[in-house]
Amino acid sequence: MGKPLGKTTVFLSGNEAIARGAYESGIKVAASYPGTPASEILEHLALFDEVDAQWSVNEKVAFEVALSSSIAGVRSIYASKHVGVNVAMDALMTSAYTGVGAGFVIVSADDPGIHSSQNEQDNRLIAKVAKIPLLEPASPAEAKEFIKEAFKISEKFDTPVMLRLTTRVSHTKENLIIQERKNFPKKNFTIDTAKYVMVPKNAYRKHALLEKKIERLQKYSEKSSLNKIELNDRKIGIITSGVAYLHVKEMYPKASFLKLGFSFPYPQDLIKEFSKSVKQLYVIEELEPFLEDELKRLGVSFKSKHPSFRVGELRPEYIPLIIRGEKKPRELNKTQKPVMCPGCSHRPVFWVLRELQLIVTGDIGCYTLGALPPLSSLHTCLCMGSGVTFLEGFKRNLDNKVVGVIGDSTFVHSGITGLINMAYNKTKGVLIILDNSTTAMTGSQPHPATGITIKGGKTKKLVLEDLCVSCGADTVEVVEPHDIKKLEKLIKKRLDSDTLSVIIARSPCQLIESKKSPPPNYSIEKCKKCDICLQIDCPAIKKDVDGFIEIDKTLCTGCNLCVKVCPFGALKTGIKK
Ligand SMILES: Cc1ncc(C[n+]2csc(CCOP(=O)(O)OP(=O)(O)O)c2C)c(N)n1
Repeated sequence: MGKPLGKTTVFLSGNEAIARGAYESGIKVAASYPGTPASEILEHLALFDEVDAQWSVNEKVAFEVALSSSIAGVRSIYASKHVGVNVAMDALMTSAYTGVGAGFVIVSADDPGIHSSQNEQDNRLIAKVAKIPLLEPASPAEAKEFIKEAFKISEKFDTPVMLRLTTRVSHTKENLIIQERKNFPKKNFTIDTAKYVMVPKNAYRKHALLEKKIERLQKYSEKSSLNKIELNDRKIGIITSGVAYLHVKEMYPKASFLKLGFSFPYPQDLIKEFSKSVKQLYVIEELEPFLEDELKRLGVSFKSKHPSFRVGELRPEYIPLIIRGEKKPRELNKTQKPVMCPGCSHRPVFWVLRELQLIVTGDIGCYTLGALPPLSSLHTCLCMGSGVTFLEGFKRNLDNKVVGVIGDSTFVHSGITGLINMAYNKTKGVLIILDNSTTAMTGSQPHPATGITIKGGKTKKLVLEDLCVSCGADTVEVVEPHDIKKLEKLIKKRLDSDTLSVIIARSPCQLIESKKSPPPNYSIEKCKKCDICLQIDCPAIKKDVDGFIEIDKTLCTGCNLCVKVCPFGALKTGIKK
């Protein structure tokens, strides 16, 4: 470890701690695609001059850039949210066979409780399927130290290592001591086709070697200092990992613990040893029965949690229920309805789609909120890119009028191939790219079509119009979405034509380019209380006790969508004073 910076203590989140720990570990390359709860890892790594950090086009690209950098001889890191790892999975599975060069760490930030994701998968299972070691820090301080250990394991065993965080670890803050960066000489890349060319003959051999490697890693995990037995009251013994440890410790401070920090390959002997030293054994883990299944395989008897606890975030107050073998209580629904910002450029598009009563295949981004009432105009959302591919499936099999929508960042991430597929397979249809010139949902990160890099520098700008033409679109038109009449006319025209059409609805996100105009003027005399202005779902418009409306002037951006939809002229464009 480096020389302490005079015991400098800083207050860091888990994600910042990961960035700091990776920096101190001497990494040279970091690649990612944004996604909650992981985004801040790269944003903080990009602040270090010594780190070549990049937002990649998608997670598969990020993974391969980081892995190949490690093979080229420098320590590197890949970070993403849990579902991002799915996109990188093709590369990940085989990277366990090839191994690495210099240390290579995969950070997977999982989202138990689905605060901001499309599913709740537990990526500990992915480490097991891929046969790579898994480390699970419980706190930011551990995250910073574990990542150093992850690089050591990666180099010692020639393997990618997964460091798995969860939202609570990523976003909790803690005081930490930071240290100097330790630089490592670049490793030499030597041509080694048996290691890096995964044709069947080499891969077959590598698979056998991987099985041996996992056995050696298993022995290593038995001795790892990241796994700790804390013997207190022997009546209750708890095996746990990650943030669950902190929750159980809070509720049962006197119990005995086996806290697993190096949780795969499982330290089987340690588990057996601990089980023998306590009277009643429990496993407390969030989401999947990842540790439980191993205990069952080992024939260790313990009390398992009710299956209802496989769903959702583990809360401290649930732990006594788990110990008593009870079911999870019904959770309160998320009470606050998320809503598009005032002035959001997606709102007019969904207003028009609602007016046209179309079936809309959707995708992931701020615009997914178009699914919620009263707009209710987005009807599918599976994963990134599916707004385009579902358009194709629906167009080929439904008689209804269908359009697809996808955000600009999502289109670049995984929509392009779907559009090429439509052109190639002669599928006609209308795709609307909701281009707000940023990745708004995850914190306004730049992407190739913005022409800006993660470090804020200018770069080659991807021109979506040219790209769509090259993908095979018959027509590509750019429209300002706030001009709802023009947008409606264009969508209708393209729906009636037998072509593959792309409409780029382009207007910058209010969060990156706030355009404030005066709020509209409202006439009570002209208002018929028809509530149509409320149907655009703008947070700046509320109904008062008498059924008239009120405009919150602090929220209103003066986008005038409400003026355009009011059929009685009760709302008029505000005049600049
Ligand atoms: C595989 C995967 N990677 C990342 C994410 C996180 N994420 C969801 S949508 C999105 C992009 C949003 O940007 P854009 O498509 O431009 O829409 P906007 O939010 O700006 O409206 C990201 C990064 C995810 N859900 N799945």
